[in-house]
Amino acid sequence: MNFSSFVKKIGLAIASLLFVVGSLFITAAPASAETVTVKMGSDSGQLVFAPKVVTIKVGDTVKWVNNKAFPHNVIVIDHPELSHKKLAQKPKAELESTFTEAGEFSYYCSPHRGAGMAGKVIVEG
Ligand SMILES: [Cu+2]
Repeated sequence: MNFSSFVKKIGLAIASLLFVVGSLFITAAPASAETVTVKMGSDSGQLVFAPKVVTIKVGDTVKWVNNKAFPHNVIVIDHPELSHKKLAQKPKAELESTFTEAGEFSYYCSPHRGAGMAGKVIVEG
């Protein structure tokens, strides 16, 4: 076997190996991530997150949407990287966080914390 046909064989072997490994990754990938919507302010205008508690899976996203009695924000306790300190001022304004670790994440709205506007995201592994 001369050198160039050897290189071609190795190249083919690597290409097919990469193909096999690549397909393994595709089949091993978890079901596509989902987005769960939480309203900020109930339809009747109460200072609450609705629903108050959501259960999601690792990799899913929570989208908080301005509904009533805004401005609101989302402060996830001990998780500034998941928080949205800046107030959502406009109708239908959206805040989003993707949860990449399992656990329970309590959060509140800072202008309305005193009124009990708080919620929880339960992230299942
Ligand atoms: Cu609020």
